[in-house]
Amino acid sequence: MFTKILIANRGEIAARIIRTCKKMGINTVAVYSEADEDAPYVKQADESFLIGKPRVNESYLNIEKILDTARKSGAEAIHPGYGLLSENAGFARKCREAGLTFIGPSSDVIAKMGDKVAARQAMKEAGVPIVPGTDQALKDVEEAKAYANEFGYPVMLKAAAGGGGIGMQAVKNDQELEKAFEGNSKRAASFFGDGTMFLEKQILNPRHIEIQVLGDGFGNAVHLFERECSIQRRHQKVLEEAPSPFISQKTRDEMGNKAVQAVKALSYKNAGTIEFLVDEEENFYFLEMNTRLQVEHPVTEEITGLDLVEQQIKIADGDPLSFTQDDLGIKGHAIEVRIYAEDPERFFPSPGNLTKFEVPEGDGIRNELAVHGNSKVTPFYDPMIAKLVVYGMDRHQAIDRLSNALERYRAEGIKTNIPMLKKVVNHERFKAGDTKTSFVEEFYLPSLAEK
Ligand code: MV4
Repeated sequence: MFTKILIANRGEIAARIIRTCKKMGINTVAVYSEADEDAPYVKQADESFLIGKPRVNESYLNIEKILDTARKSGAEAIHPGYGLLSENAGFARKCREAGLTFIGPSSDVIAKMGDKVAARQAMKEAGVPIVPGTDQALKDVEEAKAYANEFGYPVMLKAAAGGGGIGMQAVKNDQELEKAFEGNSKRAASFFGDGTMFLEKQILNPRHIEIQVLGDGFGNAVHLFERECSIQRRHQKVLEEAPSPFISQKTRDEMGNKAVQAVKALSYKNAGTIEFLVDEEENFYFLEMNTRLQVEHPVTEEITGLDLVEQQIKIADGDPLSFTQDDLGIKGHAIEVRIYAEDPERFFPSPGNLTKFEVPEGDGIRNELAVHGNSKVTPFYDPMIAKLVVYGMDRHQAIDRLSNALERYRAEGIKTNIPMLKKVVNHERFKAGDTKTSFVEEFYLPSLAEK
């Protein structure tokens, strides 16, 4: 087993990874920017190195600096967390070329899943259902129109290098498609350096349900059931839960089996997530694969009893999975909410000084923290300052505990989304399991006008 791991990340996920390393007896190396000198994770690590200025290009995305720090500290492996360099195929390759273990899949798999057209092709070959759409990059708007008429409007125009909604647009007819094509292609080109576009038939009123998977590179693969992540705002997840309150056991089994098929076809070696869109009839379609640990991984840990970071480290060290699908089951219900330093009405980041920060403790409550009582929330990074995860015997108990924990949450000096989270969690439609992707627009935003 590794004796020392460098964590190429910051915030709550760096703290989360350090915790598992401590449990496993592995020493940890943190890297931090000038803006994070005071962050809790910097003190929690056994060693910490300042790697540059606040802006990510001068710190957390500086590959050479991070590799140098790994060499200097004697780390044998790098855990990339999520975001930042976690799905950067070049970084994974450079780690390996430098003789370091990248705790993640091969750079080839990262690159393939990063290209949404190639990912669709790979899933199709693996027998995983994909949304009807184009198998190739679109040459021009004329070709796009021809395909749209073949599949039938409405269609989604998407960027091959995309994800997260950038360069994506729903269009209802030829005219809208003509207007949308150039602009989205240009946006994708400037944002991702690649303006390649493709088309999918639009799935109406979809839910976003994803399957957590593990593959060990020896042909063993399991799924750890689903997470329901439908409650989002502008492609930013707000609340995630497991299991989904929507799908039947039959759909759960089918989705899990298809996800395992994908992992085996890719010879995938790491924890990963297969995202699906699920329509109102429970038809499901592959959307994207994430080749990293996800923000919302704790809800899966809570219902399965597994430590996903530990599994990632063991797999990266060359261990085969120590259990099979039959050993796994769902126990209870877990919900995570993301605490953002942002205006709850306008969804703008709200940096500043946290003057008071007190989190609830108790049965079934788990806090993942990026900040402490006296933290300065800077404008340089994602405004997520913490995650609140609750567990209950069933969904009803989990919601009760979450509602109660949110009442006891204290974050002062900056604006947070806690008022919004309270409204969502206490809403009758949420309690009834009505977790469509339109939830925030349909139920939360109108409630602001009632005040
Ligand atoms: C879709 C879709 C409907 N049909 N694709 C949003 C983020 C990006 N990763 C994919 N997204 C969508 N793709 C087809 N063919 C609807 C969305 C979508 C969405 C998906 C999941 C959760 C929230 C969403 C909000 C708006 C649009």
